[in-house]
Formats: sequence, C-alpha cells, structure tokens
Amino acid sequence: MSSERGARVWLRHKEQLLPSTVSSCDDASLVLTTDYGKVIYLQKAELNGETLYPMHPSSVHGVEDMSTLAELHEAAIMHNLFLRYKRDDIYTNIGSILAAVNPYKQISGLYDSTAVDQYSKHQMGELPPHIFAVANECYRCLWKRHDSQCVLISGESGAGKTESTKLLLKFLSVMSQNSAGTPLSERTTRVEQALVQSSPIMEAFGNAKTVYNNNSSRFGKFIQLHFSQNGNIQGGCIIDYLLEKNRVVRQNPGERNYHIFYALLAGADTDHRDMYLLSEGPESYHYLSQSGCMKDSSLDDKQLFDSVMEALKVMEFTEEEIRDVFKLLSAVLQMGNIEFMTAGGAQITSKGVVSNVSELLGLDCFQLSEVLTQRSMILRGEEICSPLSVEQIEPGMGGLDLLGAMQANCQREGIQWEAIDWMDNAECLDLIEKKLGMLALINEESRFPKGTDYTLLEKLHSRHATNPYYVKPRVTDHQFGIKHYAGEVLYDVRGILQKNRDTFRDDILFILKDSRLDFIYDLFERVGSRNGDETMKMGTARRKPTVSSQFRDSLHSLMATLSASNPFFVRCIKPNMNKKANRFDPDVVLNQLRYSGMLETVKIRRAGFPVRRTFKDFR
Ligand code: AOV
Ligand code: MG
Repeated sequence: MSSERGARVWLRHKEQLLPSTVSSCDDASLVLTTDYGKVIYLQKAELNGETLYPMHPSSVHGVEDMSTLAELHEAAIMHNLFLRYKRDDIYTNIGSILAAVNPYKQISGLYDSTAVDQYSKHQMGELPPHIFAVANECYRCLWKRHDSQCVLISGESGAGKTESTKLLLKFLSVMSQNSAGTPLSERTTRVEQALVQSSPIMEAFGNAKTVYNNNSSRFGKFIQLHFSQNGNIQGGCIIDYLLEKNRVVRQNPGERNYHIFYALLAGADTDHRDMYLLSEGPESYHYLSQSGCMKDSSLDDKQLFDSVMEALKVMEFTEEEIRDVFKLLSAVLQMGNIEFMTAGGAQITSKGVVSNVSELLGLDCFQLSEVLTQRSMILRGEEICSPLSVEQIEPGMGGLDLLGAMQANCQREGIQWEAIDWMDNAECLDLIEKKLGMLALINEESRFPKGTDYTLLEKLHSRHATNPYYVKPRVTDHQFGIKHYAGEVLYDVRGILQKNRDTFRDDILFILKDSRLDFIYDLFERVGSRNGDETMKMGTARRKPTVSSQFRDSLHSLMATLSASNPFFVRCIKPNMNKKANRFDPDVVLNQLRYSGMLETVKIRRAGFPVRRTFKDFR
C-alpha cells in the first residue's frame, strides 16, 4: 500500500527519517522524493516495515499543536514545522510553548492592527498559534491569576528573539492604550510611546552586524512592565547584561561595530558634523574600517539615525544630552585613530587627533596625552609615573561603558523576557554557578594577587575533573570545557583574569572626572562609585565587582524574579544559516530541535495534560 505512486511515506535513510512521496514504482524498485528535495532509488527487496511505512494523516496535513501529532518523533516534529513554514504559518504550538520559525521576510497582515485586534478578542487556541496569542494570554493571566507573568524567549543568534520581543511590546502597549474604563491620560500614552521607542535606542547602541545576524544584540536584556489594576502600563524598566564592550575597539572580519557609529556618520548634518568634529565616512576611522565591512544592504544607517533622534526626543533627552552623547561617540572614534611610535616609550604622532578628543570630552589636551603614554599610580602617598610601550597601550583604548548613558532615563517596575534555558540542567548549572563552581573560582583567582590564568586552570581541573559536565582537554594546556545542554564548548583561559577584573585605570578615571562637561563627569562619577572609590581613599585594596560576580549576582536576582512569575515560552528557530527567506535547511533545524529539548517537551506534554488550570480557577 505504501508503495503506490503518490503515497506519503516515512523513509529511514542513513539514521534519519525522511518525509517522502513515492514518485514511481515497478515490481522490483521504487523511486522516492523527499520533502527536502532529495531523490532516492530503492530496491524493493531491501525494504521492510522499519525502513518504509505510511505517514499518518496528521503528519501529512500538518497540525497547529504538535501534541496532537499521531507520530511523535523528531522527524515528524520537524516536518510539521516545515509544512507550516512553507505556507507562511511560522508559529506552531508545542503544548504551552510557542515555536516561531524566522521567515526572514515580511508576511503581509501577520502583525497589523487587525491581527492585534483579533488576538485580543480570542482565547488561546481559538485562533492559529501566534506571538500575539501568547501576549494576550499573558495579559489575561495578570488578572485571572493575580500574579506576575513572564515570557522567556530563546533561540540561537538570528533566530528572532529581538523581533519577538518587540512584537510582544507592541501588542501589550496597544492593550494598555485600549484598557477599558480608563480615559487615556496623557501620561499613559507617553509611557507606551517610551516603551516602543526604547527599542531603536537600545538597538542602535547595543546591536551590531555579525556573521550570524545583521542586527545582533550584543547584550542580554530583561524588560519589566508594571500594569495598573485598570490594565494600563504604568512604567517599566530595562535591565541589560554584559554588553560586548570589546566590539567598540575590535571586530571580526565581516562584522561591524555598533550601529550608532555608522548612523551618526550617515545622518548628522553639516553643522552637527562640525560640532562633533566628524570626518566624512566610516572608512576614515580605524574602529569602523578594520574589519573590512562598513555597509550592509539590509541596514539603512541614515534611517536609523532619524529614528534614534526621534526616539531620544520621545524619551525626553535634552538637546544638550544628545549633543554630549554624540560628542562622546565621536571621541571614541577618534581615539581609535591616535597613532603612536616608539621613542623611549610610546610617543603620540597624531597630535591633532588627541586635541580633537580632548575638545570633545572637555579634557586638558596635555593631561590626556600624558595619561595615554604613561601610567601613574599613587603609592604610599607618592605619585609614580612609568612610561608605557606601544604594545601596552593598544588593548586599553576606548573601554567606555556606552550603555550606561541610556539606562538612567528608564522608570522602574512586572512582565518580561529573554534567553534563558529552562531544561533540567541542574548539575551543569551547579558546575557553573554554585559554591566553588566555575564562576566562583574565576572570581577568587582574580582577587588572589599571585593568581594567573594557569593557576586558575589547575584549580578548575582539580576541583571539577570528576564532574560529568566538565571537560579537561587532552591536547591543549590553556583550555577547559563544559558540556552545555546544547553541546560542548571549550573556553580559553588566556587573558581571562584580566578580562574578569575589568579594571579601569585610576589615572584615566581621574582625568575623565576632571572633564568640563557635566555629562562626562557624571558618567565616570558612576564608574568611580562602582569601582569602590570610598575604600580606596582609605588606603585599602579596591573591591570592584568582577565581571563574573556581576554576572552571577544578576543571574540570581533574575532567577528569583522569574521563579516568582508564571512563565510562557517562545522558542525561536532559524530555518537556514544564510539569513534567507523561503529556505528550510533540515540539518540546521534538526540541530536546534535537539538541543532545545523540544522533543522531550512534546512527550512530557502528551504524557500529562496540555493545559493546566488550578481547580479554583476552573470553578
Ligand atoms: P535574535 O535577537 O534572536 O538574534 P533577531 O530578532 O534580531 O534575532 O532576528 C534576526 C533577523 O531575522 C531580523 O533582523 C529580521 O530580519 C528577521 N526576523 C526575525 N523575526 C522575524 C519575523 N517575525 N518576521 C520577519 N522577519 C523576522 V542575537 O540578537 O544575534 O541572538 O545576539
Ligand atoms: Mg537579538
């Protein structure tokens, strides 16, 4: 029966189950075409019920909720995603999880105001799966359950987390504006506007083109929203995690620096250019030209500039603040163009550039040149200066906490997201963040005066060698590995302590705090207090939190918040590695299904009940 022409079948071929159609068949042989485009010739004598069997109708036609699939193997799950993806149905439910396949194109009507309206009027399950259905259920639950709700969005780089986040915000802000019974106060609309307008700013300063994603977020974020009893948003707050600061000074080939730099160069008019001392294009700046990639057809730098300007105004940045932010950006770019030569220590050869930087930052030019070429320290009340070599200078340049500028304008308040794995990964997590775990050891070694990258590695090896999630590489002597849920990752310890300490040279900090510009002073005053100035004045060792301890603390506080909320999950899936529309690469998708644990989820869901309500709610 399954070998009739046109029959839909599963074929087991090289360890994989392939959804296929019989294209021709005679007494001895069979030709199959797989849905992913391969043609396979088979001898009938080789076949049995294990290698070829008919496909269940639910798999043939596709289903909106995977837990209703009759066949529950990873091939069937993937095939279901594929069938729906081909029809531009990018969303599929997996029990209470929403799978979202990145379409890499605009699908007409998918997110317009009619869609918002429709999803706001229907319960989960009444309309096809959609990110708006999740947003709506989340919003409803606030009142039904009287507790905090959270949405966790995960997926690999370029899978669509940031776009999904923005769609949730869009839906919630419309719901807030329409919330019944309250006349629209001016303040309310402003909050929703600010909420939506925060995205262009955060993305301009924190996103960049990488090989995986033209608009890759280079920081983690957690967005909290507070709703009033009436259902409108009263306020919100964005917490950012671990911005990739290094990108400001160095990018891999084919990648770019943060969008804002290119936007500024593309968008500033002549007057502003003069004020910011900007030259023509990105090619004249080392920090923008070194990677060989300055443009991308999918990125409109001029338009980004305009939308950032608009957003900054909505967020009530003053003209002075905007000017100072751009001056700072220009100064960062110029810093990258300062050149040095060796003449008994480093000497600056591009004096004009240094004078531009000092003008932009409101610093004394002479002091700036000094601090760039020599390091001074206070030892027992005496200032000691030592010249720096050209090699010593390069890595220290430009480590400014750019995002710090933007955060201050946010208000505080309960709903949220971003990428956290929610599998039972306890033992692996313990290895990372428990007492004497990896983060703690890195931290301890960073504080230990005699600690080096290699003493750290020894401690890691000896402490964790028996942990099944820990990997001690046999060949290399500068790496350790962790078997994460998604696969094994090797970490290089070279430079790890220095990066973890993330120190800001005191002498540089002091001259920045001497700036004539309030903006620069305020920015570094904050760095100063974070560095623990008070203890330093008293002559004791400074205790600036290290990167690993900041990360661990923010992880714990985030987990505490999330554990106290009712979770929704969105799993973003990338259909191919080429950022292309209408292309579904089964290997790429299968990999993501495996490491996201989606198959297990479906099985668990089927074993239990797909929807759970407390008895009280049900009554
Ligand atoms: P990410 O946030 O998950 O990656 P993005 O949300 O930035 O990924 O998505 C990458 C790109 O895919 C976007 O710039 C869009 O071009 C496209 N895209 C994603 N979702 C949709 C959608 N629903 N409709 C249309 N296009 C979409 V990273 O930040 O790199 O981890 O660090
Ligand atoms: Mg992103």
